[in-house]
Amino acid sequence: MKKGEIVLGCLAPHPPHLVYAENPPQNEAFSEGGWETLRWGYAKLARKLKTIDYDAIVIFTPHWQTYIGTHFLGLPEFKSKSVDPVFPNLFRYNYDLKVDVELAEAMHEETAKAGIITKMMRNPDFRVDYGTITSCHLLNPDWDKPIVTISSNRNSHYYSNEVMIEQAKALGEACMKAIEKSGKKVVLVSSNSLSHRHFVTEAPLPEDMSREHIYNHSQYVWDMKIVDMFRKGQMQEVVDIMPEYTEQTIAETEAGGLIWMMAAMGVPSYPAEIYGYQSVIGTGNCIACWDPNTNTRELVL
Ligand code: 2X7
Ligand code: FE2
Repeated sequence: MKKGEIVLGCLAPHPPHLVYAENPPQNEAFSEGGWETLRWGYAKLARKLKTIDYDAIVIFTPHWQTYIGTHFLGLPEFKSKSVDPVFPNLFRYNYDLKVDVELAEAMHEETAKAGIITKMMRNPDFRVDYGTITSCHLLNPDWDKPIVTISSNRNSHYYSNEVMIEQAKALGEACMKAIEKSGKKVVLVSSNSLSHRHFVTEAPLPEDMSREHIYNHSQYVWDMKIVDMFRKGQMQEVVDIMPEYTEQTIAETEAGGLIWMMAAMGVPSYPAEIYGYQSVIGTGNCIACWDPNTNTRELVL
């Protein structure tokens, strides 16, 4: 069997506002739009994904938080309504998604071999989190590929950002081994915002773009520094400054997804494709991807 491979790694933020703004039939809420810079960036990346041959999307989400080990979705189908606990006014999404259980089990096995506590989620009534649904919807609105969702085991809460990073690296390397053995072509997704200070009161009309702006200048400067490093392919440097960056901007990188993806991809030293940056309720959100294929990698923005 041919060795499996990661064909693309995507940084895909998941503010539920973006799904709300799109008005897809699955979501019950209605909007007048908003956050176009991010939504148009997502649309462009979704078009690129359509041109790539792949078998499954593997997504790491901060909004499935587990406190004993890393969990993987482990049933072929999950169908229910996902409601954002903070924004039920924006996000009540009816989903029906397919899971690549074979790949999830292979990752679970390699993760256990690496000494990480891990478990398969086999509860048919388990509600899939809005991070998974938002990022997957925006990257692949047709939902025509199976997914694997990985939980975020919050070592940062018990220990520190440094321990979280070490665990996320080990998890990424274990997932890569499983992908290689599977023979499959896989798209990795780190579902997270960058800086994460946010407003504490909502505008009367959430999509009123006259109210949207970055939260403060220093977190904006940090985000631009990180995005600049993405552009230059300095991902080892990004890994190195991650504890400081995460602490200074209370970034959602705290969940471990970006480090997990970078470790799985062998910490790329080539430039990322940048698809957009915009604030959502003051948080910093960058859509980016790392394309290992030099023939298809492009300068987007
Ligand atoms: O989960 C989120 C997020 N990461 C960023 C912005 C707004 C809401 O939800
Ligand atoms: Fe989030």
